Amino acid sequence: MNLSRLLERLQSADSVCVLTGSGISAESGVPTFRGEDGLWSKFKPEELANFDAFIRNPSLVWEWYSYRKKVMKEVSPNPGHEALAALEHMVSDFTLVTQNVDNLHRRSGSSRVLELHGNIERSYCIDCGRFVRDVVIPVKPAAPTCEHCGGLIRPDVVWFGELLPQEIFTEAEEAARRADVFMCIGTSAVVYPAASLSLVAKDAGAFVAEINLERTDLSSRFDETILGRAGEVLPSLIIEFRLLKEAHP
Ligand code: BV8
Ligand code: ZN
Repeated sequence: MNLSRLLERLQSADSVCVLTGSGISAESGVPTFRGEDGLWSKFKPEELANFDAFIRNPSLVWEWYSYRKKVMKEVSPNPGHEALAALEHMVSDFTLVTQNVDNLHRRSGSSRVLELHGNIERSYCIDCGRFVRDVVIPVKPAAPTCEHCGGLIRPDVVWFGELLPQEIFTEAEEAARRADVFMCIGTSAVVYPAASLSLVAKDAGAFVAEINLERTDLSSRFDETILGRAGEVLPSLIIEFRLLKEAHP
């Protein structure tokens, strides 16, 4: 694992932007989406992560999300999350953008997390918009309804065909545009517009490094692809970066 080029860029970087996907939570025990044992292997995204599927069969979608909420309660951040929480204090301008809805970056101490696809801990009523924290999901049918108006409650996540939270995405784009170094970690880079952030950074002159188990559709556009587990690569990167900073204050 050769980190020297990335370390050299990090040393001279004022602004760093990181985009993470489900791969960074894999070592915490959270299934990814597209791997062989991925969440999508049993169901197709269009069957679950879109509004029409939800209206057609809210209890199937809620069974999927209550399984994922249960997983989230049983897992903890891993050294990859913790390394990014440390990196935030090592560069003057650091932005962490995530596609994940598992709250593990926040739980590992990252203070400013731009959640492009929402957060599974929040839900809201599709009729009156009231938010519900930690909704109680009935057993059958697993479709919680709003105490206030009786409307259907949904997870506060962005489904296919839905717009991302505009302010959050704009802030993420601005961070990508001003980044000296952009790191793309644990994502297959197939879901847009999230995946476009690394190209925004690249086109604006950033050094773009990918840390992933495998090469992705965008690897050829990046300056560096470091193949490995985020929970191993990132702690090594932080240790070596810290040593370099101490040697060259
Ligand atoms: C929208 C819900 C527009 C939350 C998810 C161009 C522009 C705009 C839209 C599109 C476009 N092209 C296509 C679209 C449509 C669509 C899309 O991107 N489709 C894809 C599949 C082709 N995009 C949308 O619909 C978006 N909406 O743009 O609306 C619009 C316009 C007008 C009017 C209305 C709307 C909404 C996209 C969000 C969808 N929501 N999830 C939830 O339940 O979680 S997507 C889902 O995929 C998750 O959010 C996930 O975060 C995301 C990306 O997946 P990854 O995180 O990358 O996970 P994956 O398993 O794929 O990969 C993991 C990687 O990690 C692998 O490479 C693996 O090798 C690696 N790995 C594994 N272990 C490790 C590791 N790496 C390191 N270490 C390890 N240990
Ligand atoms: Zn309501």
